[in-house]
Amino acid sequence: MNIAILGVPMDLGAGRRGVDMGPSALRNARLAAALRDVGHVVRDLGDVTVPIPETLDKHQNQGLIFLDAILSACSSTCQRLLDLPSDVFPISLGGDHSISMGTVPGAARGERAGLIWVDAHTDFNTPSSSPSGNIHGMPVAHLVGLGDEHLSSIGGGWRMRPEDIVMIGIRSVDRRERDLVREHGITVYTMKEVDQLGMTRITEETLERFSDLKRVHVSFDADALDPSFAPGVGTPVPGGLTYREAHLLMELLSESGRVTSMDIVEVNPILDAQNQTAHLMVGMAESLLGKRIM
Ligand code: B3U
Ligand code: MN
Ligand code: MN
Repeated sequence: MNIAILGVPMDLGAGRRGVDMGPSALRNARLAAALRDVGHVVRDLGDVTVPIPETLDKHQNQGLIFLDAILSACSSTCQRLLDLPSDVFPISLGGDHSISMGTVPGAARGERAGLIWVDAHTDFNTPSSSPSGNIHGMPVAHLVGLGDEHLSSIGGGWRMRPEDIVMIGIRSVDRRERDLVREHGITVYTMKEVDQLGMTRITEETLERFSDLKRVHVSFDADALDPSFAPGVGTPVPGGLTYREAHLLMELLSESGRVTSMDIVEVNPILDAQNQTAHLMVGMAESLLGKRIM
């Protein structure tokens, strides 16, 4: 397969600095080489240009911090992916999770797509429900058309359908955010369901839901993993996915052959120990893209 890597070194959507170094950390953990070893042709497209927060005025614009710069970075990200041939598998490297407002419509290339949101958080706040004003807590709401009209129009008229979204690993949801998630009928597998049903059944149900869709995007927030495996994240939440659970999800998705694009987001090298979180996420990408043990 032809794989394109695109870095989006942006931490404007997060509450603390450092995830702008995620693309470097993931490249340093030999992402491209690992995927070539699996047998893919890998091209690194470099990084989208994103300003650093020190050069910007950190005012809140109707409940949104750094709105203009995030809108512009996500729009460029979206366009870079839309310009790729339709059979290329893009892997976008965050950056904070707000990049997905650009990567999801970009990777969908105008077609209906399933979205597997692997995260501790549902990221379904709107500017009015958000307790923080941090846009990385809001991308999914904007993908379905809620919230700020500029952010929700990044893919042109393209919209994610709520019934095509499945969230896995969830264990931190704000009160008003929970109401929104329920109202919109998003499928959510919290850690309770991971424990009760197991990852095999969750993956089967997810793929069944997407059986008519040509495109499936995996947006993998490193904080879905338990902080004991992935300490290099800005908002660690205890009780997360184990190394094996997350790998199993990637392996089963890989065997299905259904996934057509991926994000790796929220890796924060400042908070990491010897780049272990980046190495772990490279392992996730390898498994999703076909690495087999036997
Ligand atoms: N729900 C909170 C916290 C949060 C969301 N995503 C992350 N943190 N990484 C918020 O600010 O919206
Ligand atoms: Mn997230
Ligand atoms: Mn998260």
